[in-house]
Amino acid sequence: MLEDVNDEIPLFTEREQERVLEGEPPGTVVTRANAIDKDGTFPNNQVYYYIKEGTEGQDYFKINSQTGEIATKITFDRETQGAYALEIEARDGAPSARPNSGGQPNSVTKFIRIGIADKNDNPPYFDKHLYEAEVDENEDIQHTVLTVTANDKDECENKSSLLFYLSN
Ligand SMILES: [Ca+2]
Ligand SMILES: [Ca+2]
Ligand SMILES: [Ca+2]
Ligand SMILES: [Ca+2]
Repeated sequence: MLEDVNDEIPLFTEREQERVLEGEPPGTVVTRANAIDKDGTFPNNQVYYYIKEGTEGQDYFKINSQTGEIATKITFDRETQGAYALEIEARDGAPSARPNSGGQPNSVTKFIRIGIADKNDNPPYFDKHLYEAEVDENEDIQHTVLTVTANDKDECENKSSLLFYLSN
């Protein structure tokens, strides 16, 4: 029987696009990275997960090296930044048998884009601070005096359905 050597590199299997809701506490689970190593025996086929040192995502996400579970380190605000690039690495558990490996395990890296999903967390604001209009007292009661518009920073489905009230 041939003895297994560590010549297979782990391969990531998961999607490249993930999402997490804004406003959730640190520690919220985003997804679970998964990589498969086709070697026949432990530890040649054991996979460990890391976030690449010195990349943007390091400050915002953490990964469980055993399970690949990716969780948040901060509370996100979609209106500040809508997506983050996270570079993750899968490494196997023994020195590589491939040429020029320098005694390091086999490893592979991959970028995941993590989108921040919207919550309705912004109040509407008027487009102008002050609206003025003159109304003739004989004006027909249905006459349009003024059109006011308002907006908010959330995405379409979370924009408030705006109701206006007149105060005097
Ligand atoms: Ca092998
Ligand atoms: Ca391997
Ligand atoms: Ca927000
Ligand atoms: Ca929002």
